[in-house]
Amino acid sequence: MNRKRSTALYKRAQELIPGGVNSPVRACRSVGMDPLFIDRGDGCRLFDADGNQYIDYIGSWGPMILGHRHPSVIAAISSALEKGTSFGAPTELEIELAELLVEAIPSMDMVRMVNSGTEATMSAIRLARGFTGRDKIIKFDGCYHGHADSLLVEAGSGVATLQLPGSSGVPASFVEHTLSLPYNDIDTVNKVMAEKGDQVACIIVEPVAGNMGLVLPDDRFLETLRETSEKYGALLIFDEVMTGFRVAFGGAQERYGITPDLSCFGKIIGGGLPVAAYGGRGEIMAHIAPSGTVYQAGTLSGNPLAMAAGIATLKQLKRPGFFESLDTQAEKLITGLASLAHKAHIPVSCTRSGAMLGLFFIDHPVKSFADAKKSDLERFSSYYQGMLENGIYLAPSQFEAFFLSAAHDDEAIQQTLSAAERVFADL
Ligand code: HOZ
Repeated sequence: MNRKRSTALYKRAQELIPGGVNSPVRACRSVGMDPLFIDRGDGCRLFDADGNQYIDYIGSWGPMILGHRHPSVIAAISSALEKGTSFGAPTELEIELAELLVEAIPSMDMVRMVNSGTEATMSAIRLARGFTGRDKIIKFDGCYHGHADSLLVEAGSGVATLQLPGSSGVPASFVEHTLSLPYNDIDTVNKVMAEKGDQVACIIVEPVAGNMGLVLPDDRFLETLRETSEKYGALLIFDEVMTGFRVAFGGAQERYGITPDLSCFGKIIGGGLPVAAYGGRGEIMAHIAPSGTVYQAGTLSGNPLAMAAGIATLKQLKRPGFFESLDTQAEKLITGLASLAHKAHIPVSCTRSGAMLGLFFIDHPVKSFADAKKSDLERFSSYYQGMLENGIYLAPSQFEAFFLSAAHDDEAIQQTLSAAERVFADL
């Protein structure tokens, strides 16, 4: 495949942008590749700067659940654009998106819009601390909640990909209140809560972990978090930046039937533009300024173009049968991949929650970050490179999930499985 133009652009970018990218995983270092520069997207396909075509399973890391350039999203953005790009003042569009969110997520009486998942989780934690008057927070190894200082402890996503325990530049005192526990380990959660529960402001969790590859919650895990947080007066925060409007319309809380106190959303709710949000029970949300004393603000929060894209996207997701047909396609893909790997005698562990998927090169189920780290990373790199060569664009790390959109039709799935068959044969 000719990648001359991508190579030249990468060279130019490296002179100006650290590592040549604006988010570390995109540099593709862990799979020994250089990044592709993307020119355009259409449906489930991406076209790079050299004109090569790929079936896209990153979907901008989750937001593009309708595929690229969905006509209703383009129309909504265009019509908002006619009126101006940003006012820094309230608009009716903000209310409309808030109504859609509150209607979809029963645990959420009120919601505040921000611009990124990092802002949403950071603000939700500040709110939990302000509401409870406590300092400690519990998170889980391999979960990634954005790059706020106190959350870069045993974090997944790019931190895991770069094999870093955390980030330099974070003073020890900033993380002294962060307790990171093994995902799915109910006994440890109960033990730590029994010892320190009265000092814990919140437990924050990815209800389906998507930043150490895709790791599903064990049957009792989320229930235990709900019970123990209630018992000790801590808040339970679901980071649904990835799972929200992805694993079900009402997110993981709908799919797994657990009601958190606060939830964070992002990605899909902006339809490909930068939007995130946090929300929850009214009595808690009332503590946010200007109603209350927990401060949080943003110049571009509630941006009209982003609101319009989010509204258009959520309206499409409400169409009858949307999630059922997405589920069917995702199941075809993951069972197909698992059976092809099996046929080629390659041990894999495949995971799926709705249209969010994972494939680990390992011979046993992955329940935690410690398990995920035992995957064969060299084999993943070869798989990644082979799939790319065959026109399949995957997340360039074993510690990321991959995503399906409504635009992934049977032809795209079949093309992907044929590519996988060829690649597995060579691994
Ligand atoms: N951290 C996100 C993936 N889990 C975003 C990565 C990116 O946009 O490069």
